[in-house]
Formats: sequence, C-alpha cells, structure tokens
Amino acid sequence: MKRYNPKEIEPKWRKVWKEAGLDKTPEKPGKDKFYCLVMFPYPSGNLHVGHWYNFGPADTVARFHRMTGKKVMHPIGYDSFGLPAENAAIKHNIPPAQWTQSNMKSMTKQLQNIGAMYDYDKMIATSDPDYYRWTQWLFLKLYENGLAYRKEAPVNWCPSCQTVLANEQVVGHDNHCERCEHIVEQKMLKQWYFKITDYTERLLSDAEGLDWPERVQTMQRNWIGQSIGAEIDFGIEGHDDGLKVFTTRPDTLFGATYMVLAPEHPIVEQIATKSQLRQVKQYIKETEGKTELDRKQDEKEKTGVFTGAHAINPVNNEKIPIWIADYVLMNYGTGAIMAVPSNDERDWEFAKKFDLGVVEVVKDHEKQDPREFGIEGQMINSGKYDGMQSEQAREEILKDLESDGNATEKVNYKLRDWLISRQRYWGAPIPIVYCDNCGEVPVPLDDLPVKLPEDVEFKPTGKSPLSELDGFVNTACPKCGGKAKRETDTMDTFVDSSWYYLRYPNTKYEEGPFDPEAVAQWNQVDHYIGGIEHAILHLLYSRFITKVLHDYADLPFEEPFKKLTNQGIILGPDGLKMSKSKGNVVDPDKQVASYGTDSLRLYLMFMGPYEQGGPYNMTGITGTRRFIDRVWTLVDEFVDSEAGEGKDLSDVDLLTSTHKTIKKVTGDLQRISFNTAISALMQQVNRLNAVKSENGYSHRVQWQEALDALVLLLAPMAPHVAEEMWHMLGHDESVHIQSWPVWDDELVKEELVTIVVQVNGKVRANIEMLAGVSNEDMVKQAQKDEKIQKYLKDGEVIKTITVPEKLVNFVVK
Ligand code: ANZ
Ligand code: ZN
Repeated sequence: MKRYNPKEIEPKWRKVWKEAGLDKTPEKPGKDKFYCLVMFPYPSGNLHVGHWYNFGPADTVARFHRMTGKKVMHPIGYDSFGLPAENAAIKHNIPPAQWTQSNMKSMTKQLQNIGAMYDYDKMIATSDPDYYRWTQWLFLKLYENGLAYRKEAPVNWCPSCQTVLANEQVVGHDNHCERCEHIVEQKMLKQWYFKITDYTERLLSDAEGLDWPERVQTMQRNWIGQSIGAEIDFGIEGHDDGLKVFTTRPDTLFGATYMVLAPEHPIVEQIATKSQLRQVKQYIKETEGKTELDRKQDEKEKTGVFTGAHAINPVNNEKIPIWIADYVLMNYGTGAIMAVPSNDERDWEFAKKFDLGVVEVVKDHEKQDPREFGIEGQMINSGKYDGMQSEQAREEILKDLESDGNATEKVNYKLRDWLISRQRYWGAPIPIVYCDNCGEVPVPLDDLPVKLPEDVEFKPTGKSPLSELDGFVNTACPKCGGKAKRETDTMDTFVDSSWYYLRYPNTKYEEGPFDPEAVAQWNQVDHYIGGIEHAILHLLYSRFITKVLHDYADLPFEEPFKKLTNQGIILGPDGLKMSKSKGNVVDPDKQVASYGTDSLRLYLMFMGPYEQGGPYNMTGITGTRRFIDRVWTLVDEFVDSEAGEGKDLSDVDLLTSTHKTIKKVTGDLQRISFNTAISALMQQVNRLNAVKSENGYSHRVQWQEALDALVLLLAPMAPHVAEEMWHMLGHDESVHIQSWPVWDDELVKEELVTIVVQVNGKVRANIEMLAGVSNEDMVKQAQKDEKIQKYLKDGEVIKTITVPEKLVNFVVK
C-alpha cells in the first residue's frame, strides 16, 4: 500500500522533468509544430485563480498535443510596462522597475506550482530594454511608412490616470476609463496615432478565415463598424457650392424635411444668415465643451439652432431648412445629414422639439408602434418610386441620382486611428526627437533603445514625467547635430503586446524584433488562450500590427492567431466578481497546499464548460481530489495484487469501455471540452471499480491495458499524479513523452446509429452517424449528404423535423 501525497510527488516530478529537459522547445519542429500560447500576465505580484484558470487548462492543451506527436512550443512572459507599477511606485515610494522586477520574481515561483511545462528559457518582459528596443523599432517602421503620425485632435482624457486613452479604452454607457472607472473627459491635444484605418477592409475580411469564437468576431466587426450607403449632393439656396450628406437610406430622400450640420462644419459660418449668426456662434461655442462621447448619447435631450439657410433636395427640388446640432458629428461621414424624422429616431425627437415637418415615406404594414424606426416596406409620398419596396427604391433612387451626378456609393467605418501616446512614465519612450532646424526626426535604428531613465519623479501632473528630466529631454539632433528635444510621451502598453508572440520563437535574436527563420518554423500561433476582455483591444491591435509587419518587414503571414479560445470568468463562491473588498477572493495557493496542484487543475476544468466559467465552489476540489484517490487506489491495488484471483473474465469487457473512453476523451480534448472529458474518466473509474468488485484483478493483460490508458488520458490534465502512477504501473519513461492512446474502431463500433433522412416525408437516405449525435449535427450531416442535396437545392426548407438519433425530415417548398 502506497499513500497518495501530492506534497511529495509534485515537486519531485517537476524537478525530474526539468532535469530531463522535457520543458524545452524543440529546435526544428517541422510540419508537426504546435504553437500554444496563453495571454501573458501583467506582473501584479500575485497569481490569482483567474490566471490558474487560463494557464492550467492551456497547459493541458499543450501536453495533449505533445502526446499526439506534435512538436510543441508553450512559452510565457510578462506584459510588464503599465500604470499599476507607476501607481505603486507613487504609493510605496519604490521605483517602478524595482516593483516590477520583484513581482515577476515571485510570480515566476508561483507559476511553477501550476505544473505547466513552460520553456522558462524563453521568458520575455516587455519592460526589458532588449524587448522595448524592438517596440521602438516597430514604431519607427510604422513612421517610415507613413503609418505613425502626430496630430492635434480632441482626445479622451482620464483625470484620475492623468493620461489620454485610446477609444478602445473608454467603456460603458457613461464612458469611463477601463482601468480606474473614472468618467473620461475630452481635451484638445497633440498626440501620436497609428493608422489602423488603412487596414480596415483587411481586418474585416481576413477575420472570416479564423477559428475564433463567434462573439469575438462580432465584437470586432461591430467595433470596425462597416456602414454601406451613399453620399448625396444637396444644393444650397443662394450659394454656388453644395453640401454632401452621408446616408444609409437614400430611399428616404422624399422624407428629408430638414438638414443638420455638425456645429464644427466649416461651411456653417458662411451660410448662416445675418439674423441667425449670433445664435449660431453661441451654439458652436457651447458644443466645444462637449465630448464626442456625450454627443453620441441617444437618451440626451436634443439641442440645435437654425442657420437661416436652406438646402435643395435633389429628388424634388424642395427647399428644406439647414440646422446645426451636436448629435451630428464632424468626424463621421461628411459631418452633415439629411434628417428623416419619420424613420430615424434622433431626427424624430429633434423635429418634435423644434416643430419641424414629418413626412412618412416608408410604409410597413405590420408596424405596430408608431415609434419604430429604421423600417423597410412600401414606398409612399415618393413620386415615381411609390409602391416599390424600400430596398429596391434605394437602388433606383441612387441610380437616378448617380446618372445626374448627384450621388456616389460610399462605405464608411466607425474605426478610428489608434492613439498610442501616453503621458505616463512606465512605458517605452517614443523614439522621436524635435529639432529647431529639422523638425520631427526619428531616432536612427542604431541608437535604439532610447532608454527609459530610472531617476524620475512621479507626480502625475498631466505632463509626462520624462519631460521634467533635462538629461533625458535635451539631446542632439540625429540629422544636423543641433540642439533638439526628445519626445517625452511613452507608448500605450498595447503596442508592447501587439507583437510579443513573434519574439518567443527566438527571444535572443539581435538583428530585429523577430528571427525570420524561427518565426517561419513556428508561426502563426496555432491556439491562443486568454480572456474575453481582450476581444477588441489586444486582438485587433495584434492583427493590425501583424499585417503591417507582413507588408513592410517580410513576415510570411497576415494573421497572428489561427484559433482562439476565451476561458470564462471565475467568480467568488458567492457568485459575485472576486474582489478584496467583498472578501470573496479564492487563494489558489491555499487550495494547492490542502489538496495538491493536480486536484486544483482538475477542479477548474471540471467545474463547467471552459468558456463559461462560474462561481468557485470551495468544496468542489474535494470531489476531484477524491477522484484522484480512487484512480490511485485502483493502480496501487492492481500492482499489489496477484493473477488468478476472482472469476473468469472472458465475458467482462474491460477493453470495450477502455477504448470508448479513449475515443470520448480524445474528441473532448480536441474540442476543449475538459469537463466532459473528466466526467468520461470518472465513469470509466466507476466501471473499473464494478469489474474489480465482481472479479478482482484477475485478467492481468486487460487490466494493465485499461489502467495504462486511464493514466495516459489523465496525464495532460493531472500531470504529476499521472507520472507517479505511470511509474507504479511498471514503466520507466515519462508518461509525458508517451504516444496518446488510440482506440480500436472494432471495439467502439456499435456506437453508430442509422438516421433516416426524409424530404417531405419520403425516405431519401439512410446515414450512419455517431450515437449521441445532437439534433443540430444530425441536420447538418443530413444537409451535406449528396443525395439529400439534390432534393434541397431547388426548394426552400421551411421546416425541419427531428427525432433524436433516429430521423430528420426536411419540409421543402
Ligand atoms: C437618412 C436616414 C434615414 C438615416 C433613416 C438613417 C435612417 P450608420 O449605420 O451609423 O453609418 N449620420 C450620417 N452621418 C452622421 C454623422 N456625422 N453624425 C450623426 N449621424 C450621422 O448610420 C448612418 C446614418 O446616420 C445616416 O443615414 C445618417 O442618417 C446618420 F431612415 O440618413 B441616415
Ligand atoms: Zn536637426
């Protein structure tokens, strides 16, 4: 009898693995390469349950692929620049570099506890000069190609973080800072931008080929915000020049009863009549104090002023009044709209308030509520277009206007350029110098890195801390040698993380940010695992930077991450978000101390579907620990027992259930369905226990095979205890370099069921499918069948009837 003691075996095996170099990345992986990546952590100083939930299961994925014969790279590092280090420095009076260093040290120790097979030789930290040197190189690459520029514009300002923020970092209906939750203000400032808008179409279309969760794809699509419409020319009464509006609904032109310009529109003061000019100017001034974010709030009471001028509607030459109002934004479309109060909610509210006309032009016969907007239907009050469907009228009106030269089709996007400069200290300095003679001059590549000085005062004053350091600021112009000043803003930390995955294949490379040969071997990332909070920011930026490097630095691919999985969020035992103030934070270290790493890893994978997360149940881990104990007992008793005990085993099929389990667990791990894989293993243990109580361990060969398989299947999920049991079962090599078990088709055969497929009640095919097939899959497979396709292709399926695991009937018209 041997006792299961995780405290003893876990450190033991970790040491053995390290000494054997099991965690080293293969040099030339060839076509079997598998690049498994977790989103690198911020060095906050403590590895929390959320990290475990990301890293433990990701390690299972890496180990599983290794056993299936893949050459795996599974690296980790730190996203170590950023505000918290600076805030901690202010609070505790220690330099950010020191705070970050000591946190990384303690977290690396904690990381080992997870038992993940990271190649620690490949650690990177974005605050390391050997790393940020290349972040600066990246900046210069964009600059050189016209993709990094400086402009004065209204920007989001967080008064608490004392820095500007990218649009992507302003969240919620109230527009708060994603970091500190303060409401964001707007300021006019000169800032650095990356021209992500040059890549809009490619960011949209290339996403289609990615194996990413649908909700992330949707979030990115919405953020990019493609809008297909037209620009239409209106004349202005008494002026030669006209005005362009952007609309997605040219079909509603007959319902345009007034026009609205953004108050900043350059034409406003030219067209405003004498009697209205004072009021107009007053309103423009009022608008200046408002943020774009405020102006976009639909719930807000509408305001505006009449300019006194009139526009001429090109479809009917009618005169309509031109207003200015802050709900029209200058930086979208043309900064001018035709207002259709009958079919646009904001226009309707505005018209109601200022008593402007409403003309209904689209009639939806099913419309119940008069306050339904954006409707499609039959055209009315629209001259020769009356009676047409609005979708068709849209095309016809546009065609007619185009042939008169009064309209062009136009696609607009919501995406704006990425604001990357920050007025904070702990980040990569922007490698630009301002010279009195030469103006803006990029720092030559050979002079990189522009080192971040360490002796800095941290008072967040809204001015970059670096600007207070004369030794840093004053420099010689790289071009003319004259007096020059350095840029003192640093880069958004999302620039650091936009390219880090390219550094891992060769972290020591000296000639550029990435080693082209190593990158060609390893990239792209095959499976990227991390939090949904990065759905837009980090993932969109990485995709953009990858495309830039493809275009200007010979990177051989255009998308960084082939497959993406977002783990869910672990809540406190009370079902609420974990937070210190609520006292519901689960400390993984304590759970490990009581039950062992393997039990915690298993619990996290067993608690529910991985992409869902959920509340942490404090006693849940006792269940997975008990499961390990049961496996242990079977193995331990088996090796202690002798042949010939118990009854004859010929009719007890240990092998059938073993092979079914292999098949189930393999499929589940491929689908990242850890919880069902573990539950299949639990069922198998129940069956083994039943066989044992009936027959003992008499059939040695079958038992050995069954237990070997069980331990192999468990190895990626509970790596330490699996290793121990593998050795108990008489093997000398590590379980982690064994081949993944394969099932024998003969033994799992009866798992097929025959599905009858009918079209309009007539049997048209019989298709074999796996038992347990879902209704949805059953329908999908039936649709793919050649015979069935013949019957479906000419009609429209108006109904699909299913009987689980038996029948699909397509009703076709
Ligand atoms: C007439 C109309 C009729 C409109 C109707 C909508 C519905 P998206 O999808 O967001 O692109 N618009 C255009 N430029 C604007 C600006 N700078 N500021 C505020 N609103 C602007 O929406 C396009 C629609 O938003 C455009 O189509 C325009 O209103 C408005 F039944 O034109 B529409
Ligand atoms: Zn100069």
